[in-house]
Amino acid sequence: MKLHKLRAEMAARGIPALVVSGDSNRYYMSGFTGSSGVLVITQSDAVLITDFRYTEQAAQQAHGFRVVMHAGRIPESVSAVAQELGIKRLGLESEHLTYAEFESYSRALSGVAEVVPVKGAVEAIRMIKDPQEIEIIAEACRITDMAFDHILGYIRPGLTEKQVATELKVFMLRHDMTPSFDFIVASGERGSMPHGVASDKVIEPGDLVTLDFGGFYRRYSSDITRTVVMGRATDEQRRIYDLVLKAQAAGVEAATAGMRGNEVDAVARGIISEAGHGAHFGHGLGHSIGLEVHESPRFSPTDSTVIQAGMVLSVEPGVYVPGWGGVRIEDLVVITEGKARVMYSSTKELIQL
Ligand SMILES: [Mn+2]
Repeated sequence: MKLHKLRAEMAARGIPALVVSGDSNRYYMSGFTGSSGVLVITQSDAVLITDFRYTEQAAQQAHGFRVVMHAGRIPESVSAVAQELGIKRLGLESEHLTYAEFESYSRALSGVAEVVPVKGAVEAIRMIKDPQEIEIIAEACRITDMAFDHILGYIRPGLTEKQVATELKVFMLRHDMTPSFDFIVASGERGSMPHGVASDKVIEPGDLVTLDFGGFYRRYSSDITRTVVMGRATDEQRRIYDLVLKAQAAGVEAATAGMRGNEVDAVARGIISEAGHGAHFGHGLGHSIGLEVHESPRFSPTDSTVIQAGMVLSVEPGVYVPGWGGVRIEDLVVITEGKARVMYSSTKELIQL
């Protein structure tokens, strides 16, 4: 099915053959979990070129692919396959090759096939998750909910942000997940940094604490943000929290098939701007997620991609006030023909610890 879709995408772009070299793309198209190798895909053939360490594993995992072992230089094996299959025009994934690799391909294919850059062909298919992928992400989110529940019983004034991040990581590792990015634990004034990675700062009574974390489960990532307060919220803390929550709920409500990414962004952004905090929300509303934490399309002022059923995106508005702190609330949602389905069950009411 994935091969079928990629072949249609290649035909539409006039690319008779494609070398798939991006790690996530290689896994997505073939099921091969090794860390090295490329796919050569044409309308009639599918070849996986990898090295001695992986040939047996590749044959077991990559159904529908012929496995070719290379003896050190992938571009030369690609050239041999191109000659064997009579490929005269070959796409390379320009976003997943170094310049040096490109030079090697150019040399190896000189006189054999014309090399053309290809952007986002496999990624275009990865945008729509199939039911099995959505099931895996849902399980990742379920474990992530458990991690949030666990951390609520752990976090307290006197701990450093790093201690909280470590506790979250250990919980995930114990539950078959691996952290998929540097966790953000941003307390007090540090909350005004949208990407305030956990530091040695000690969490203090009265701090708002933004927790943004996620992990890979069966290669697919979760991503969640909640902001809690250490003690009773001040009026100002509650006012900003409620504003972000209102924008987040409106974003989820707007995230339906047929809307454009920038239109969904505008709905949530409008609410924050009307309250006078437009300048304090300087990032996009959300991003797609899957094999990578940040995928396309996005809910962003600059992305006009039409949102389709089967996409999985984050909805994560925030308000960041320098010298004061910040609030962000993030869910993942599955786009459907009707209302988007939120993938977490963790509460979004303000938690006062
Ligand atoms: Mn996110």
